Amino acid sequence: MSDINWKLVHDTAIEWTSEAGQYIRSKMKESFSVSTKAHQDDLVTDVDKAVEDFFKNKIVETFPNHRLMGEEGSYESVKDLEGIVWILDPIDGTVNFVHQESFFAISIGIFHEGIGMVGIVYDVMRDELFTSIKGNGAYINGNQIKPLTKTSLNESILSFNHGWVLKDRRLEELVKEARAIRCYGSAALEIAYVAAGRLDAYISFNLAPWDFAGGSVILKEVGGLATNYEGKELTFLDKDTFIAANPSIHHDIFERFLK
Ligand code: 2AM
Ligand code: CA
Repeated sequence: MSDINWKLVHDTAIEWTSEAGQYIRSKMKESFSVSTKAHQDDLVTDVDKAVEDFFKNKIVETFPNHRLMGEEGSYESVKDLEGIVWILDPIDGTVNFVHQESFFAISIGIFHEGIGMVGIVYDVMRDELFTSIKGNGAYINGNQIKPLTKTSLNESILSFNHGWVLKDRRLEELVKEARAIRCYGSAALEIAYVAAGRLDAYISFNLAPWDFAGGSVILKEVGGLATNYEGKELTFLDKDTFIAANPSIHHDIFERFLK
């Protein structure tokens, strides 16, 4: 396809992620400023912004022809996925970061002409790193994840924000049918957990590309599916509804949303 050295891009992204993780852990010992964006549950801190700036500067220095679409502002200049685009969430799960000091992630999906080539989701406090390069499988801390095996809805653990049942009653049916429901508050980690087989599906009615890019690239490597509620492919350019699932239950889930 091209002579781009994806292993080098992947290894470099991991090196920077690890450095950014160290920075975030150090900031947790100090105070940082928190502000709300559009909603009371949509928080941003100066740490989110500093991590995005860190990646922006590194990318400009090292890969000047790559572009960055990051949650904290740099998305504004990216309107297409031509060439190489890094889709970054500097902290996914900011509410967890602020309130719980755990269960948040740095999430990166690196795309080439719209195709996900590298996926990285890093659980900063557990030091658990989910990674992939297209066609080479997915890994947790360097150990290959097994391809997903067949399951059924009544044996599945699904993940979504419990409050959404009040907004969308179609989720009720899934609650009744599934073995269990969990809610962790970081889309990137929840999608990585679907890839790892810890969850069988993750569902959200409103996510941005930086929430799902890294996880979706990783999930594909183990045979998982990520689409919107209509079962259609994600554009990675706009906010959308979202289902990441084991392939054997993906159809059962999006069928519920067609009703
Ligand atoms: P964030 O922490 O980076 O904002 C929580 O249920 C998940 O949804 C998190 O991954 C969170 O990402 C994301 N999220 C929270 N508010 C959102 C919003 N207004 N639009 C899109 N995604 C959001
Ligand atoms: Ca974020």
